[in-house]
Order: sequence, then structure tokens, then C-alpha cells
Amino acid sequence: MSTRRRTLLTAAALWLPVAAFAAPITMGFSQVGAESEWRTANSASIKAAAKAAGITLKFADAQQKQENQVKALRSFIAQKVDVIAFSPVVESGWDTVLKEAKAAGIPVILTDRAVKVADPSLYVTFIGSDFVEEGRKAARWLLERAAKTPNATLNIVELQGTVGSAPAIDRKKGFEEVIKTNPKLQIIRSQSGEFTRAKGKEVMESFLKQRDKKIDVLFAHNDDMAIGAIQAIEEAGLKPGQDIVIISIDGVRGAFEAMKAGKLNVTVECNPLLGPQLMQLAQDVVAKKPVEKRITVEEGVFPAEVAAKELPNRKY
Ligand code: GZL
Repeated sequence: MSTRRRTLLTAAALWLPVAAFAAPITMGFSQVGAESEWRTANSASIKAAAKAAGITLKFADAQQKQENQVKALRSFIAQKVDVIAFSPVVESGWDTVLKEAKAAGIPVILTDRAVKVADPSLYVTFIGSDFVEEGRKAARWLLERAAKTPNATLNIVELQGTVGSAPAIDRKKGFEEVIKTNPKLQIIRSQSGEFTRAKGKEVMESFLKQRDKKIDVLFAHNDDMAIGAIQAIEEAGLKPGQDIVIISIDGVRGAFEAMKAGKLNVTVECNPLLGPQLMQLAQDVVAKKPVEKRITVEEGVFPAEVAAKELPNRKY
């Protein structure tokens, strides 16, 4: 064997054990809360993926409060984690704490929801969904259905997500951008149901009590609020999915079960299973590899007609 080959083999043999003992990454993760089936699946995906990747995960549940997320990020900075990842409950109010992370030399990854900051260098990358497109998909499904009754005016009520959150702002934006092409489709009432079943039911009850205009369609920014609204519609003696057409977003198991029961008409998928991609991204960011500034995931639309067939395939 040549001297050169022997030297190379020796070097590789020496390097391997060192690589095997590279210190594991510590990630500080601040989660919005546990407000919906989507969020539960998202948290499970993140925890499982961290474990599989050998990443030490410090996980903090903010119970949908921004001040708890800011506290968690400051705690991660004090603990000198290698990387911070978080799903910001609302878009604004992050500049100060993100500047503190930058000053501490800790890279920040946004996952699921985005932020509005003056300096985009305050975070390395965003991985999540295109919420505007999700809103457009919901409206396109309604346009196609409305085309079957071209002269009918359709009164729409809207259950918005958390006020100030990226999904609520962008889903509304995408939905309105498309329905404005058909003046027969009008949003007559719109209010936040905070992405929860309980609040979604409560707000839908208030919509149903206002009898000045007939409600033809409900657009809910997530399945949990739609499922809460379904209960309110039934308690009002109406048939959800028939008397009131219901469109929602997320694609959680509960939505497929509601569609199978004929109570929900369509759900637009919003993929919560971001864990594996997030952990790979974290390792690349810590290794200072170049990464895209915005990484979005592919998502489908599931009308009730396919619910029974699709349900066994659902992973969340
Ligand atoms: C969307 C996510 C939203 C879901 C809701 O990516 O932020 O928050 O649509 C969840 O179910 O509460």
C-alpha cells in the first residue's frame, strides 16, 4: 500500500471518532400553546424529530401568550442554547428579543408562523405554510360550488384565527382576494374564534342569533373552530354541511371525521409535521451551511367526497 494511501486512511480513521463525539445541538423551542389538534400534532412532530436527531430540546408552551414566548426566548439566550426555534403567536413585537438573540450569537429559526420585523436578518429562515394560498384554495372551492347556482347570493360568516397572527391575517387576505371576483359572495360577519373549538362555538352561536340575514356559508380559519361551530349549528336546529356549507383549514383527523358524517364540506390541508425538516435545518444552521430564507411545504385540498378514503392515510 502506498505511503499516501496509508496516510489518508490514518487521517480518516482519526477523524471518524472525533466526529462521532461532536457535541449534540441544544435547541430552545417556544411553542404557541396547545389550542388545537393541529398544534398537538405539530408539538408531537417536533419532540419526536428532536429525539430521532439526537438534538437536546428545551420545549416551552406559551399558552397563546406573547409575553410567555418572550420570556422563553430570553431564558434560552441565558442558557446559551445553540439554536432557537419558535412559532410566533402574533406577527409583531419581536424586534427587541430577536436583537438580544442576535447579540448573543444565537441563530433563530421561525417555524409555522412568521413575524414582521424591521431587520429580516434577525432570523435565519422560516419554514411553514403559505397561508395566503390556503385562503385562496378555500375560496376557489367555494367559487366552483357557487358556479352551480349562478344567481344565488351567498352570505358568508367567517371565524378568524388569533387576532394579529400570520395565519389569521393571511388566510383572510387570500380568501377575500378570490371571492371578490364574484359579487354574489359576501362576508356578512367576521370575528375571531381564537383557533379553539370552544370560542368557535361561542362566536357561531352569536352569529346564528343575529337573524337579519340568512347564513349560507361558514369559512373557519381552522378545523377546531369549524368543529365547535358545527355543534352550535346543530343546537340551533340546522344541518351543518347542508343548511350551512362549511369550509375550513388544517386537515386534522377531526375534520375528516366531520366530513365523513356529512357535517363539513371541505378542509384545506396545513401540514403540522414540520419536525424532521426543522431539525435538519437546525443542524445546517448551526453548521453555518447556507439555507433558504423561506421554505414552504406542499399541501392539498380535501373535499368531503374523498374523506372516507383518505381518513386511514392521515398522519395527524
Ligand atoms: C397554522 C397554525 C394554526 C393552525 C391552527 O400553521 O399556526 O394555529 O391553523 C393552530 O389550528 O392553532
